[in-house]
Amino acid sequence: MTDAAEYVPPKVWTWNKENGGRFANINRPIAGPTHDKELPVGKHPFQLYSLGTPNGIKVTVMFEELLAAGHAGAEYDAWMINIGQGDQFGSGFVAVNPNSKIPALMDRSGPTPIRLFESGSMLLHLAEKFGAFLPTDAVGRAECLNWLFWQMGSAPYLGGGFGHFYAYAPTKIEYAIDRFAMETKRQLDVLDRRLAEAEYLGGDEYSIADMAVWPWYGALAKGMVYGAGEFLSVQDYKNVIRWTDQIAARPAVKRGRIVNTAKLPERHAASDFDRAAEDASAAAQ
Ligand SMILES: N[C@@H](CCC(=O)N[C@@H](CS)C(=O)NCC(=O)O)C(=O)O
Repeated sequence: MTDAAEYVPPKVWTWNKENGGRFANINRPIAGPTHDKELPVGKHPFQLYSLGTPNGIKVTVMFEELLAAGHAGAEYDAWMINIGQGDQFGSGFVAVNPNSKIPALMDRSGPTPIRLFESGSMLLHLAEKFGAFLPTDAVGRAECLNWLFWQMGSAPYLGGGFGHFYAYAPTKIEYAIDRFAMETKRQLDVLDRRLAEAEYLGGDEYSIADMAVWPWYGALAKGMVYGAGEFLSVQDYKNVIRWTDQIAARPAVKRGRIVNTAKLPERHAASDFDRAAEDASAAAQ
């Protein structure tokens, strides 16, 4: 590979499949399916095709919260999409999400199936459908949506920017790490100041804004992503840590965060969590 300092961009960019980056095998400059593959469909009204990454967890936490709040119509089947093996480029998946990224969701509860892509779109769809986790007064609703969309715009700087250059890029580029570490710390400070004045991001109530932000910035504040806790001095963001711990203690969050992970690759019924817990205790003995 050319030294970053010596790199002179050619007149026309061409696709170098061997760029050495961690995700070189799945990154492509073109959209659309690479192979034919139908998606499985289970018995529940919602069919989720996802993986237990921060973006996936947002939606499984929402489903578990809805079910815990008594919305029986929120029953869902969660199928695992292995993005490392290119499942997101199968024809069935691309038909649900033309952007080929998890999570992807089908709402089959009505006469016409509705496809949903982008986790923020799913959270809003579910919140409106069930009348839950989205304040109904104009001020509260606006503040909740402010933070929901803040996450959608901000997290790519954390994941695609900081995380990529700090943890995954084949060479450590000081300029890139500096730029994105600065932005990531600024974002943590934005959250810290908000959480100094309010219990939750939207205000007094736990909402879809917290569900969207927590899997990324909560994990970051606990030093659980990119091994970057010490580098970013995350212990300084005391209000983010208070909020992170508060949300992590919610039973629905504990369930939602293990869906589509090695602990529970697929979820089709509430009893699946008992089985996952039994498996974990058997493995520990
Ligand atoms: N803005 C999207 C981001 C989704 C996303 O980046 N998903 C990643 C996993 S966390 C993915 O599927 N990557 C596979 C790929 O890029 O090919 C959302 O919130 O739904």
